[in-house]
This record gives sequence, structure tokens and C-alpha cells, in this order.
Amino acid sequence: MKRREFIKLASAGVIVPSSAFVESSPKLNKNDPVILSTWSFGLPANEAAKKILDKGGNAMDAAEEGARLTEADVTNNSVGIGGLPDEDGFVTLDSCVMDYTGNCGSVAFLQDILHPVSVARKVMEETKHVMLVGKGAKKFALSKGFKEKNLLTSKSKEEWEKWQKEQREMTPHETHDTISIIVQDKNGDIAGACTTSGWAYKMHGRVGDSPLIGAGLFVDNEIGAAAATGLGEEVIKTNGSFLVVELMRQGYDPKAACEEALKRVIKKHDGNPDFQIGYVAMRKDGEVGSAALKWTFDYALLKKGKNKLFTINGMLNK
Ligand code: SD4
Repeated sequence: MKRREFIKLASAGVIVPSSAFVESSPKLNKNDPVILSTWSFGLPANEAAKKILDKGGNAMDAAEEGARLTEADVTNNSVGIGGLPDEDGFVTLDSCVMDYTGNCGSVAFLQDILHPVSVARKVMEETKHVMLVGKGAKKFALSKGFKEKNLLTSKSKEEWEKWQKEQREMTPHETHDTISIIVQDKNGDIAGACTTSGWAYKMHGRVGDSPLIGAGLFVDNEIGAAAATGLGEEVIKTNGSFLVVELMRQGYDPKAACEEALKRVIKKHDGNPDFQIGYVAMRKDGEVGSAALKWTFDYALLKKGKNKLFTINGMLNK
């Protein structure tokens, strides 16, 4: 039974056994890689990811490379080096990866390491754990040959010092610009990565959604993948990315799945949340979609060899 038929019957009061409900199974997209990422810096990230696919890398290799490019960009003040620090002046990083086998790895509250996404991948591939945090994550990174580096640039330091004088509460959307990237390779396999320095001037020790599997990122190679950007606390509360993928499993198209997940946030906030969340979603057949709560949101899509930026209106803008 299709989801729509199910809903029709259920709303007409017909009791339908759940065993009658058939999951949607999207067709496999093959030989046509698709790369989807958040915000305008997703464009160069997509290009970097595509180069890896062209060299024969798989979806995980490509997603990692795309995320690494953004992490190394000193002009981006919400990812990696150049990221704005927490209230105590420390740049603390959150990142995760998930691959087509359902394996995943993650680091949170990691400091002084340029490429948290690669540390997350090492956690996935070289430990029996999923997540390492703080000092333990750093110790692990150093043991794997990552070098210690000061990530607080003089520009970020200046801004932090200015903020300290003003003591102005930063609204989350002012500086929130995580990169989440989802890649489908020529075999049709999907993997993703997510990396951020999080909410500027957050409390020391705060961890957002980005390193949390199911919140900041979720990949199910049978159905598709989703990833988040925006106010992590609210993404966590609704287990956002997992929810988007589950909705696709039930037959929602990628855009409708993102919207449905955001409707739950809107409802929790009496119809008027004052923060931003953006989701991007990719289905197994290569179809993508996105939705955001407010203002506008950009995502970058590389498909059929063309890399393009799309700007969508927030659901509450309409
Ligand atoms: C966080 N979700 O730490 C991240 C930040 C972000 O766009 O996505 N900014 O809450």
C-alpha cells in the first residue's frame, strides 16, 4: 500500500494494519554522481568533491574532501580555521561522517586540529567507537599524525574581543554556517559529512547537532541522506536528519520530507520560531530537495556535471 492511500484510509477511520504499509523504494541512480551541500561555500566544496570522484574516489572520499576545503578556508567564520570561538575564546569543532555501509564516526568539542572531518573519518575506520570528544578526540587525532594548530585567526580574535566588550547576545543565524555535504557516487552509493565551529560565542563545552548522527547528518543507502544547518539545539530536539530520511522512506519526496520535519519545529514554537534551520536531502534516485524555516537559505547542487547555487525562501516567508 502506498503512503498516500494509507493516509486516506486512516483519515477515513479505516483501521489499517501497519503490515499493509509498504516502504517506498526509490530507484537507484547510477553513473550520474550528485553532490549536494549547504550554503554558497558549498559550490567550491562540490567541485573539490567532484575531483575526487573523477579520480575514482568513492562517495565518502568525496564528501570528506569537500568538507576539508571549507574547513581550511580562513575566511569562513563558522567552520574550521577562522571559525569564531566560544565565549572563552576557544575555537571548538564538531564534525561527523557517515558512509553507505551505515558506518559513522564523529568528533565533538575538538580543538587545535585543522581537519575535524578527517579525524571523524578515522574514528569511524580505525576505532571501535562512533564518537570521541574534547581532549580524548585531540589525543586520538595527534596519535594519528594530525598536527596541532592554532585555529583562532587574528580576525576572529579581534571579533571575539569586540564581542566581549559589547556582551551582545549573538542570534544563532548571525554566524551559523555549517557545511554539510552529501555525495552520491557513480555506483549509486551515498555518503555524507558535516563540519562546523558551531554557534559563535557559545558556552564553553557546548556541542551542537553537527557531530550527532541522526541530527546533523544521516545516511541510509537504501533510501537517501539528509543533513542540517542552523540552530543545532532545535535540530537535536527533533532528530532532524534522521527524521527527513525516514519521511523519504515513507514516500515523501526530498523537499516535502524537509518541510515536514520543519513543520514539527514550527509547531513546537507556536508557529513562529525566531531561528533558522535548513535541511538538504538526497534520495537514492538522485532527486534532491531542501527547506528552511526563515529568511532565505542557499544550497549548492552539482548534478549532470553542472554546479549551481539555489536560493530558497524560508517556509515562514511565504
Ligand atoms: C550548530 N548546526 O553548531 C550548527 C551550526 C550551523 O549553520 O549549522 N550553522 O548548531
